[in-house]
Amino acid sequence: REIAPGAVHVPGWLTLDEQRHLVQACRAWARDPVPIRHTVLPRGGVMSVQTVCLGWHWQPYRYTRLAHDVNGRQVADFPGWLADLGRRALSDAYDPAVSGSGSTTSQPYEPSAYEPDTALINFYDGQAKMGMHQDKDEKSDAPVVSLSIGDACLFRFGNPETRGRPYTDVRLASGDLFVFGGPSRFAYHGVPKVYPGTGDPATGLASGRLNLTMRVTGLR
Ligand code: MD3
Ligand code: FE
Repeated sequence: REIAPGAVHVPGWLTLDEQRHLVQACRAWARDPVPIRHTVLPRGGVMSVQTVCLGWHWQPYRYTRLAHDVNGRQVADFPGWLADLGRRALSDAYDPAVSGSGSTTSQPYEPSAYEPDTALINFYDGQAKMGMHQDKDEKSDAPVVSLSIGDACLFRFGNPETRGRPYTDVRLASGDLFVFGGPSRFAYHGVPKVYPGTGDPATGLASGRLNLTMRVTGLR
């Protein structure tokens, strides 16, 4: 379903096996080489979401190779299999036969040209939220690929102009794919609420919500 031009939601895109594999991989990345942490914002605020990165380390509001604000180590490499999954995600999301999106409004992006070089892995416990924000630290307008596993959440998709209305509320559940490209790439968005107890423990995640986003930093 196309929520806005270039913003395509594909419910239940990941198989249970793929979700299990991602949960296992995220569990390992959450420990080594850089442990998952609550990001501290420049003005002292602490995010309720916990984040660990691949390829490049994100700290507000820049990307670095070393996790200076955690343990100073280089983050884990962005694996080739994850980039492959990102290209498959783009090709399915922009394929009207799969996503039901009208190619008239969606902004197609050549999937084979997609080379994501960073992933942000966010973990939400039952109380965690993410306020409305834009992702502007990447020096590229390539799409963002988002995968959700575990508890469902309320995802609020806004507009590129203002933090406020108009916005569209979407429930994101385990296995859902969301692609944000074209005019939606710099839209405000946030997660006002997680729905505890809605995940399937068969994914390997007993509680909480996992979100993995792939991006192109435009850095080298
Ligand atoms: C729209 N994560 O990591 S995923 C983030 O569920 C972030 O953890 C949320 O917002 C989460 O920055 C939302 C959906 C998402 C991610 C990146 C976007 C939507 C986006 C970038 C541009 C536009
Ligand atoms: Fe974001």
